[in-house]
Amino acid sequence: MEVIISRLIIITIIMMLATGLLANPIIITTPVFSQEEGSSVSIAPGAADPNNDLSFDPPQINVPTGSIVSWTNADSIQHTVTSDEQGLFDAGPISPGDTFENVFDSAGEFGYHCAIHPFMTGVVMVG
Ligand SMILES: [Cu+2]
Repeated sequence: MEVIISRLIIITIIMMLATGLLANPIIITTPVFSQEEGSSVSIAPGAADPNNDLSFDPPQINVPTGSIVSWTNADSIQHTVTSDEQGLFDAGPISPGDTFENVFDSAGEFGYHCAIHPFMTGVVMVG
């Protein structure tokens, strides 16, 4: 009988530890998701259509200084993310499904476009 009771105590302790380990990641992930919210832009399907107002969706993004902004090409052809001010950033051709990231270390207004389809424009507001 004593053996069974001591085994039950050990099992209970193990289960309490396991529950604690499983619960922790759930608590940690919540702030990470809210931090990254609003820092990604989609290159929309049909982005090469000059009448598409949402080629870069959203066309304007506002982020705090030091943010990483990512562009994911959800279209079926290549596009670039190229700064209007020459040399600031340039993804080169982004293939369908690929992502480009850029860190914005200083405050300001950073316009960009697609070098292949110059009518595709967007802006990153930093600060
Ligand atoms: Cu393009």
